[in-house]
Amino acid sequence: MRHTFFCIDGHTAGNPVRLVVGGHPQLAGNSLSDMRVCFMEQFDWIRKGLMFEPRGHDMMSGGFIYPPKDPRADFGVVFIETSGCLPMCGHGSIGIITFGLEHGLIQPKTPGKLVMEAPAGLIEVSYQQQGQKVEWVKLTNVPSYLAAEDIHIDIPGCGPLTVDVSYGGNYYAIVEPQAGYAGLDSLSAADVLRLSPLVRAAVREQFQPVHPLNPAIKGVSHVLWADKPASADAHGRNAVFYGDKAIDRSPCGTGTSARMAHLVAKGRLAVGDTFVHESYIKSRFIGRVEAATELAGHPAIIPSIQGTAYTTGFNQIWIDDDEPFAEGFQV
Ligand code: PYC
Repeated sequence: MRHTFFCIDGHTAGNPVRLVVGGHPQLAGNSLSDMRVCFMEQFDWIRKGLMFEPRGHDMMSGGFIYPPKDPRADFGVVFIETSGCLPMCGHGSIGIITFGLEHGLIQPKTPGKLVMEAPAGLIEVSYQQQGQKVEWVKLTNVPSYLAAEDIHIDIPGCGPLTVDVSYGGNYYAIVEPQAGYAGLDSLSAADVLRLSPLVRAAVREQFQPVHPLNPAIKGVSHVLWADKPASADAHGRNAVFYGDKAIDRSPCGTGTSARMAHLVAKGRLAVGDTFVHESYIKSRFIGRVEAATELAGHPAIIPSIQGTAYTTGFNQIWIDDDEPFAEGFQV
């Protein structure tokens, strides 16, 4: 049997976004969080086929737009990428919203404003559109908080490191410059890919976070190597590692949210501050600490992230059941 998927391909700040606009599976559940779980249990072959080689690559990511379950939302999203189905993805959301608006798949009730139901929660969206082109999208993300501090690990090639874990829609192990990590200029992409799985595994041995309100969100999935900015008008730079082989080309929306929550908890950023975050390839998101809040007793912040996405083409992809790499492969 042949399964056909109609996709809009593009990128947000350099990181790929594949919005699947035809070929959606029907998902059971009363929330986008339940629908994410249903997708992972029953339709993971679609994710693998569309994300891994030969149809995708190590950094491929994307998602599906669904009618929302929460009456306050305008639309819902299930994210897919090589690492699985994330509860929330910032660069993915900016791409999906941009492509959805530019192609009439998302219809705002109030121009410039939307509410998205992500598996991680409701996301307020504002955007600016000139003609067809969406010039920027700003996401007011889920409550983000510092989950653990001062986890001591020992990594071959780095030595002892002290790492914190912060949540911004996914859980991030955050490594700041210290003895053993001299900053991003000291790490090649190959170093990030080699060291990050070791850091993640060592942190996971000591700390397994579970979201205080949604137990379907759990575990340290990403490693954020933090550094000073490369440009005078930015505030920080990162390399974010996820999956088995991916370095985010964008500054990572959930990573930027987690980093802002981390910096606020450390007293190095305050409510109202702007945080321009650069990626490994020096593309940018504008972050802002919108408000202080609390999440089931944890001091938390409401972060926002703003960025721009671009379409690169339409893509009609099929997966034949009897094709040898129907579910893709990784080398
Ligand atoms: O932008 O949140 C993000 C993200 C997660 C993984 C890759 N990008």
